[in-house]
Amino acid sequence: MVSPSASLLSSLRWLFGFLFFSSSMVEIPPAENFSNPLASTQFRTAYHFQPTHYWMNDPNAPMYYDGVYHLFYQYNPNGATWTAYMSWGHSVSTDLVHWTGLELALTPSDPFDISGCWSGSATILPGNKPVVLYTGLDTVGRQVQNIAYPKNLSDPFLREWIKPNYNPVIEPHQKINAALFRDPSTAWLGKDGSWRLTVGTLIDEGGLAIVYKSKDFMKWVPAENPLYYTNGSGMWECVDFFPLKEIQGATKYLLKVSMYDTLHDYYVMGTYDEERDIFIKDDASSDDCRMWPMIDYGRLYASKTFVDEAKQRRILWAWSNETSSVADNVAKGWAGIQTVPRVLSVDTDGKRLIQWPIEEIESLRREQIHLQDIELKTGSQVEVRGLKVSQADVEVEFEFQNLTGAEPFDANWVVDPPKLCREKDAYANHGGIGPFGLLVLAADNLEENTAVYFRVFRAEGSYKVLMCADQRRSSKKSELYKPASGGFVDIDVKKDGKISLRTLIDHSVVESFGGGGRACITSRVYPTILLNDNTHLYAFNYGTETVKISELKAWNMAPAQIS
Ligand code: DQQ
Repeated sequence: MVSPSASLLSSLRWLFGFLFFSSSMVEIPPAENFSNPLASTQFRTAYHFQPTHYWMNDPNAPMYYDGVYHLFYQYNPNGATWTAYMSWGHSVSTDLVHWTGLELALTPSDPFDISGCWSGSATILPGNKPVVLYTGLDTVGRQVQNIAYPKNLSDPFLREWIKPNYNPVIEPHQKINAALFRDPSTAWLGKDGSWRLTVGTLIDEGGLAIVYKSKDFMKWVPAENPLYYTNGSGMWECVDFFPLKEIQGATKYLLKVSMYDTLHDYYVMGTYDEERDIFIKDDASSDDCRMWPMIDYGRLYASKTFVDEAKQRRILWAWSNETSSVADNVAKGWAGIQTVPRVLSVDTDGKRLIQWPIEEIESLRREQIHLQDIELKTGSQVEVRGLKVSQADVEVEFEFQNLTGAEPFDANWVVDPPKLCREKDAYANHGGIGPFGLLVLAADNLEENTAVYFRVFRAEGSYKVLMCADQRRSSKKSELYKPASGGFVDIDVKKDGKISLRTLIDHSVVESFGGGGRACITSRVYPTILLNDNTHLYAFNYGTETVKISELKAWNMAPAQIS
């Protein structure tokens, strides 16, 4: 990363101070003002980004500009619930870990966004000029696409944004349902000199991404073909489309769609036909986007990526919604966090997406635990002691001697991994190889715990690795959404002889990366024991075959400074 200049850092420090004293800023109610101050603070994340109070959802227009990272986000400045009348919150950072909150960047103000400023993306135009495109809800509730520019490019924090009066720049045409037309992507420049972007919508129950083209970034016309379309999938939100890697002279692209019907983000890789402006998915992937792998099999939605020019990497931000009730959210005075920014890469064969927490997050690692060569015989449970386990980063590698004890795999199981997690859980249903993994945020008697675990099955000519995060016992409180989440980890377990798991625990979030980031599961949990800070972390193996922890490293995490 280009190291931020001293003047920039001192400006950020100044800004931290300013935030506490300025009366022109949004007032920050102290936690005691919320009707459940204990829940407000105990479940608050220490190093996952969240605003000081109230409701946040999608990440918007993340970008790196002149030494500063910007994160905008869907924000309700009036309460801890979602409203159509959204604004854009704005925070800046020089390291993606510590954040300073600024004034709202966009608020409903003009006929083209008077009913809400919804999600959008940033593009850096030639001459190093940032611009954002976002969805506005206009006077009659139509979803239209608008542009906004920074008022003053010499302000390192780009605090003020101007909405030109030629907005909206894209309006829904006749075939489009004006209530389902949103979330413009970052634009890309074609070889023909025209800009392109894509907007998600729904036609005849099928989700699609429509491409728009422009020579001047003001007048946009729809391309002849959609970038991609899937029958019967429901509305596509927050479509992201970008080149990921050069493989044997060809560019591998990734298409990501947030599916409104399931509230999960799905991706597929393939190539881009620039002449026809269409995406061609790789042959091996299903035609049906509901069968594509998920960015995360847990509580993650509306993800968005940006290119970090400082470190030449692509980073993904994503919203992790609460699983508590609206009443609980109102009582604790806030709702919604961002997952830790993840660096995206692709396996050497170009088939799997790999996600890994940004290395900067490791700067928060403090006291370390290091364990090696621990045999987990059947039914064993080993406590990892000496950590503050509600705010930790845990990396563990599980190794097996052989795979002969693996249970047979039924091919029908591929369609519903969460069901498999429920049926072959970490509690009553002990198998051959697995369940083994971690019990996090666990009470003394295990009455409360979140199980993050694997099971290995023997399939036709290969092995299938199931990864689950079971939240059904995460809290004794009943009025919570407590699913078992799961997906398959695409690794060659026979060749590797081991599986890795990294879990970021941060009060009410458990964010896990299986197989080096080939499958991810984020859970939102609210254990009642957390309120007494009496939590434990265990490694366990309830399979019949012995599993060895070849190495376990875990760190207490310092809190990030997020104002
Ligand atoms: N959230 C925004 C929309 C987007 C949805 C509104 C996805 O622009 O489609 O808050 O969570």
